[in-house]
Formats: sequence, structure tokens, C-alpha cells
Amino acid sequence: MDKKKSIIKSAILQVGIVLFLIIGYFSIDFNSLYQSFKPEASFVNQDTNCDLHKTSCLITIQDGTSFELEVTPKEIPLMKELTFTIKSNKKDLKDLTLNIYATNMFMGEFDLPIKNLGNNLYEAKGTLPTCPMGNMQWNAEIRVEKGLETLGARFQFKTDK
Ligand SMILES: [Cu+2]
Repeated sequence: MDKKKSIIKSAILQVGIVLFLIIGYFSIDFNSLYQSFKPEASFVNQDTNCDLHKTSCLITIQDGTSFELEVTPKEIPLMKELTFTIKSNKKDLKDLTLNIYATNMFMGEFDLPIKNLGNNLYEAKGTLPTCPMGNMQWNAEIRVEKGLETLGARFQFKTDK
């Protein structure tokens, strides 16, 4: 009788430990924890009414530099090469990268070099990974160093599967 009781006790304990680990895993937001280690920048966010699936979106940052981003193909598929075309009012921007990461799940971090094509046109290319969950929300950020400050433009879009 006593043996049975202790078996049940240890089973309950084990289930308890597993539940504790699972709940812990889901309640810690690893993504925002990871993002908090990035150097600080003050971002201007994309207008929430602008949808990169439909049109290009324009962000003008604090120093007057404008970035108009268009993503092709417009469906923004995963696992296919995407082209990020950026028009700016400045033609001599250098060493920029497009930093892309998902905000609702940790899906890795992608730093796409932005090429200056001339005529105020810039371009970055890259492929986003497939996702088991779907409905990923992404930030695509351009950082501009201004003296001691870092300014930036933050574009946002969603993808399905
Ligand atoms: Cu995902």
C-alpha cells in the first residue's frame, strides 16, 4: 500500500515539474529578451494604415531622410527570394543594412546589405524562412548613425505560411 502511494506521489511530482517547465518556456518572451540586447535606436514606425502587401510605404526619419520601401513579390512569400527596393531623397547613403526579424516568435535575424543602385534607388535581397506556426509579424529596420545617436526606420509586415 505504501509503495503504491509513493509511486503516485513521484508521478505527480514528475508531472508537476514538466508542467512547470512548459509554462515557464511559454511565459518567458525570449524574442523581446533577445531584442533588448541590441544597441538602442530611435525608430520612426511605418504608418499602420500602409500595407506592404498592397503598396510601397514611406517613412521619413528625424533628420529628414526618407525611405520608401517596396517588397516584391507583393504576397511576401516565405522560402522565396524577396526584393526590397528602397527609394530615398538622399543618394549618397552608405553601409546600410535591412535588419529583419519576427516579433511574435524567434525566427532568427537577417541582416541584408543594402546596395546603392544610383539615382536615389537602393536594393536588398533575401529569403525568409518557413514557419511552423504561420502568421508571423516582421519588423524590417534601417539604422542610420547620426553622430552619437542612432536613428532608424521601422517597416512592418505580416506573412502567412
Ligand atoms: Cu515563426
